[in-house]
Amino acid sequence: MKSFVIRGLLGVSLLALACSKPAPPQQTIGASKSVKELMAARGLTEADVEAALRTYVPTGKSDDYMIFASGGQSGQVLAIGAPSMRLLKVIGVFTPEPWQGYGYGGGSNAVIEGGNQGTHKITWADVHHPNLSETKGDYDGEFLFVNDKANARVAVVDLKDFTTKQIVPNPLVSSDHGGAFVTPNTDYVIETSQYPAPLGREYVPIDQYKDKYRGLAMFWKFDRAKGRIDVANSWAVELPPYTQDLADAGKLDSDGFVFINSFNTEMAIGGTLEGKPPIESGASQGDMDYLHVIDWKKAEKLVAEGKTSTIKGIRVVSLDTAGKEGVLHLIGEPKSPHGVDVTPDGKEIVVGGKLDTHATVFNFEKIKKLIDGKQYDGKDSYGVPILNFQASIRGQAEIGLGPLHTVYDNKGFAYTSVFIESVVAKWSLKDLKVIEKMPVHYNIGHILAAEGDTVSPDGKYVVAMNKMSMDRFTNVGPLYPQNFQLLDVDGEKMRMLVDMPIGIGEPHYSQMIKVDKLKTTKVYKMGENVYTGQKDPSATLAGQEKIVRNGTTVDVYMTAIRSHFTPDRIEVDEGDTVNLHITSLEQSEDQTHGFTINMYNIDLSLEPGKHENVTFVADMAGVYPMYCTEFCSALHLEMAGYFLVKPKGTTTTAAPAGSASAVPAAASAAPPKK
Ligand code: CUK
Ligand code: CUA
Repeated sequence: MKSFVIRGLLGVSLLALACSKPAPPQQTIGASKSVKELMAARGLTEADVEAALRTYVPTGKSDDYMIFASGGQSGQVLAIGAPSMRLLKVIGVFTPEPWQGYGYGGGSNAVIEGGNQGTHKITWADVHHPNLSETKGDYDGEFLFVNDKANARVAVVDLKDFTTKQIVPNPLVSSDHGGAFVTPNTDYVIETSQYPAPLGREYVPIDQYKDKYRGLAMFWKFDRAKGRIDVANSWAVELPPYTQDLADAGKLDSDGFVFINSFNTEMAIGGTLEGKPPIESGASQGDMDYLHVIDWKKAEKLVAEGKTSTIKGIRVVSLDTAGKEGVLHLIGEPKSPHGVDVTPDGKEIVVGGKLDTHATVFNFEKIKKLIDGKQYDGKDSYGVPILNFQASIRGQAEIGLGPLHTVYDNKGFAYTSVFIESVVAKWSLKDLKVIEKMPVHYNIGHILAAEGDTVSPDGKYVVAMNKMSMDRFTNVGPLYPQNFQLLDVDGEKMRMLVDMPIGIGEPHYSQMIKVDKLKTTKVYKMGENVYTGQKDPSATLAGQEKIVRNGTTVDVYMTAIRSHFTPDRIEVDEGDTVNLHITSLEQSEDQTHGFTINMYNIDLSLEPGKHENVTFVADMAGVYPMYCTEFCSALHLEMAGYFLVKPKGTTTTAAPAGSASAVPAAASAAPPKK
C-alpha cells in the first residue's frame, strides 16, 4: 500500500518532470515551489527523490528499525534509527561517556573498572561485533553483547535502559574477535580469540609458538534473570594456534554447534627485521585454512564431568581432549577466509575467502554425517580430526574479489560484502548464482540486514558498512568518516537509499532489530540504582536530605528536582572521604538533571528516578561550584550550589547551614528512613 502510494506519487508528479528544463541555479527553494522545481533547484534525480521518500521520517513519527552498531575504537555502541539513519544515542560501553555520566564517579565506574585487564588503565576499546540476545534464534530485544578485540573483553548492555551493566575481562587471552555471538537461547555468549598467545598471557618465547601458543573459544554463561554473565559457570575450549577469526552459533538443525573460521593455519610468526617474511605473506602460503566446528553441548558435558583443567580460574577443555572426544573438528576452507555466517534455517554455513573469489556453502547435514561416521581425512598436528572439504560443502558461489561477510533476507537471497570490488553481491542460496552487484562507497567490510541473524530475517533493508568514504562527504581532514549505506532490498533490484557518515570510530558489525521488540523504560523507579535494578539503600526522598559526619567520612543524602539540589551547600574538611547519595525526584519523562562538582571530575546524569552514589576524597581545598549540567528548566542555571573544602588546620568559627561539622555525628549516623 505504502509503496503503491509512493510509486503513484512519483508516477504522476515526478515522471513528467524528467523532461522539463532544469531551473536556473539561483532559484530559491521554498515550501510553495512544486516538487519539480525543488528537484531541479537541488539537482535531484527521480531516484534521489524516491530514496528520500523511502527514508524520510517526518517529525512526530519514528523509525521501524533500530541498528546497534559497533563504535569501533571509540569503545562505544551507536543506536541508529532505520530507515532514517539518524543517530539516536552513543551508548557508553568500554569508554567513559560524559553525557551519560558514564565513568565519572557514579555506579558506572565499577562497571568500567570491572573490565580492567593487566595493570594499565585501559581507556579505549576496539569494538567489533554487537549481538542482540535471542530466544529460539530470534532477537528478543532484551540485551546486547559486544566484544573489545583489543583487550579481550565482553560487555553486556541492558536494553531496558540502554545502559552497560557489566564488562567481563577474559583472563586467558589478549585479543578476541569471534564475539560476542550468542547461542539461540542466549545460554552462552561466545568469544573466540584472535591472535594466538599462551593461555593466561604468560611469557613464552615466540619460537615456541607451535607448542605453547594457543587459541580459545570462550563460552560465557549468561544468566538472563540477573542480566549478567555468570563468570563462575563459564568455560572454554582450547584451540590450535591458528588465528581464529569470526564465529557464529548454529541454530535449528545445527543448534549445539559453533563454527569458527581461521587464517594463518601456516602459523607464520613474522620476523621482518630478521629478514623473514611478514605474517601477511607467511599466512597466505597455503590454499586452505580451517573451519573449526565445535560441538559445544558435548564440551558442556565434559565440563560438567570435570574433564577440564583450570587456568586463571577458568575451566578449559584441553585441545587434546577436544580432539579426542569429538568436541572439535576441522574442515578446509579457502583461502584466508573472513566471515562465517549460518543461514536462517541453520542448515548451512557460508564462508567468504578474502583471497578467494567464492562464498563457500558448507552443509551441516554432510558435516554431521562425516563426524558421526568418524570419516576423517586425517588429523592436524594437534590430533584434531579433519573432515574432507568436498564432502562437507554443497557448493560455491562465484562472488568476486574479496568476499567477506554474508547476510540473508526472507526470500532465499544472500548478500555478501565484497571488499576489493566494493560491491554488495546478491546471490541465490538455491542455485548459488549471483543475481546482482550493487557498487558501494567504498571498501565494504561488514554488511547487515534487517533481523538478518535470526531464524526469520525481514528482508527490506541491508546496510553496507564501508571503510572508506572518499567523495561522499565534505572533507573533514585526512581522517575520513566511515560510511554506512542503506540499501532497499525489497524490490527486484537493490536500491541505494542513503549515506550515513560515521565520525566516531571504525565500526565493524551491527545488527538491526524491529523497534517493537524493544521494551525500553521511560523513567526509573523512584530511587532506583540502575546497576542493581533495586531501590538503592541510600535512596533519598524529599524531606530525608541530610549530611552525616562519621569521623572523617561525610555522607550527603541529596535530592535533585526542578530546579534545585537539597542540600545545595556542602562543606567538608580537606582529606574527608565524601559519599554523595543523590536521588532524582523527577518522575516525568525526559526530565533529566546532571550533576557536577567542578575540578573533581565528577559528572553524573540523573534521569528521572535514578539514584547515584559517588565516593571521593576531598583532597583539594577550595570552593567548587556544583551545578546541573542538563538544561532542565527555565531556572536550570540556578540549579546550583557550592561544595566547600576547608583547608586542613582551619578552625570553624561559625558553621554555615549544611556544613557537615554542624551535624553531631552520633545523632545522625544512621542512613535516612525510607
Ligand atoms: S570484522 Cu573485525 S576486522 Cu570483518 Cu567482523 Cu572488521
Ligand atoms: Cu537540572 Cu538543569
